Amino acid sequence: MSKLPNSERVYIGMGSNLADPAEQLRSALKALAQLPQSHLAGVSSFYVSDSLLPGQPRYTNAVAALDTSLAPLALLDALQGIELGQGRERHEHWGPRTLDLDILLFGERLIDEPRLKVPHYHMQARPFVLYPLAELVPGLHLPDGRVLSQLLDACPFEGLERLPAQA
Ligand code: PH2
Ligand code: MG
Ligand code: MG
Repeated sequence: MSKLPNSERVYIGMGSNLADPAEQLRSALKALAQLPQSHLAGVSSFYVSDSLLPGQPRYTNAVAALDTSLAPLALLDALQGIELGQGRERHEHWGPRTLDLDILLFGERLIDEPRLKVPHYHMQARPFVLYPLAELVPGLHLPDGRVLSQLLDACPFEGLERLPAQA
């Protein structure tokens, strides 16, 4: 049984392509583990891939599973606080970043608010999101009816490099 009453399972896409990306992800995981009303339930392997935008350093990505009773916008605020705490600066859309934390899925919710759309809008096309997510929950059904295994079939693993398990 969960220690957290009324918690929901949230999947968080993590990415970094500046300032020792793997270390950025490890720091972010420590910060996630300390969030109030939350329990860090799991993390995928780390994966390295080229940036979707040419000319940027390669990204390291992972997906974390968080059980939380925070409301979605409270969690978003907390994640943006972690990004800022790790030196995130917003200059250009899709610019290189020390840390990106995206809410991919929030329980069974469909969220369409100006600050937050869930499921995350591009996740179906991003191997660096889908493959780590599938490590955590291979048989996932999305709340909008899509099935992860079908998204994977349409999204080649090509270009992803899975790093050995973290100590
Ligand atoms: N994030 C972007 C743009 N391009 N490429 C990879 N490989 N991984 C990312 O997380 C990523 C990206 C903007 O969100
Ligand atoms: Mg992102
Ligand atoms: Mg983001």
